[in-house]
Amino acid sequence: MRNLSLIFVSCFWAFTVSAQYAPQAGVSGSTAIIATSSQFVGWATGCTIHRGYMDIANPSSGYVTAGDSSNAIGAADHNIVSLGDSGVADLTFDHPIYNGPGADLAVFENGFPNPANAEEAFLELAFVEVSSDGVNYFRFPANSNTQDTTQIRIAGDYMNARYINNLAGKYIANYGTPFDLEELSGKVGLDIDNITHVRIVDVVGSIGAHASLDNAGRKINDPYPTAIPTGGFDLDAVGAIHQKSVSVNPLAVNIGLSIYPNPVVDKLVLSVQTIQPHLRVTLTDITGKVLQTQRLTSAVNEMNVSQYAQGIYYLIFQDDKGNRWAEKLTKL
Ligand SMILES: [Ca+2]
Ligand SMILES: [Ca+2]
Ligand SMILES: [Ca+2]
Repeated sequence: MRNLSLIFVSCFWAFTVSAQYAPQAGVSGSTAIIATSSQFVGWATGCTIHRGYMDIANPSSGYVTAGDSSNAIGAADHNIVSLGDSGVADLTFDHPIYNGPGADLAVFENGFPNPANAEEAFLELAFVEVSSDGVNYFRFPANSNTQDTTQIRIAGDYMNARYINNLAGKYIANYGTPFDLEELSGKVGLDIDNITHVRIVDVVGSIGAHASLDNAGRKINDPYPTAIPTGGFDLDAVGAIHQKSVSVNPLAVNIGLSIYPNPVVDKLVLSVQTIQPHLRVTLTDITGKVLQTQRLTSAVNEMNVSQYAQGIYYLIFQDDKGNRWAEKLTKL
């Protein structure tokens, strides 16, 4: 009996110390978002690059050169700009990104899978930071539980995405790594409902000098050195999932939507100037859990929300072309 207990305890301990995160794109349970997903309502429209060295330990190697800032603008398309060791990309958007249900933005890199193991891929990682004033940046809390005793090399070394969290480049090319602004709620100096800037900072990846550290102070092990013109993080695109401004969303413009009262106590009115045949609205809680869905079949539609607890909810409107629009709802 004692032996059994010991086995149980040590299994539990082994599980908890090696925290597992979502697996690689294509593996069940992955949070990767394909580039063509209708979740993306916009893409970065401006980019400034501050290149890093091909090898930070050897500045005479010079800076990386592959691509230019225009390659990081617009939808993910496999055209990239390389950041080099600790290089930085500052991206801007036509309209601010806000904290809606679940992920709010996603970053695309050009990693590639291990042909022999779907769980593994060649990955280059970067920190992601956001700002609502272009001055003060706040980093998503990154985690790397990849071993940090044997340096990952550029040739033939693959990584398992289950050990990586909140680092851009976790997923292979054509799949965005999602980031949820909710994780940065409550930071003084940051308005998570008005994000104007996204900053990508290359993870050096060395487990020696120049190591980049995760949120727990662990060395992040990724391919190093990468002393080639395409060294470091290769930025393809940054997609917006929840983005402000009624004027740029074709759905909200086309249907002439209004929602009242908000805050609401029991009965919500959803009025639509132009009725579309497949227009529907989904009510979710703050975690993105779907509570109810209904079609908007007339100019004035009602939704009963009296049964829900006080708090913040989201109304997500979607048409048959994949256009989406989210509105925050406060229940009293
Ligand atoms: Ca969110
Ligand atoms: Ca690196
Ligand atoms: Ca691109």
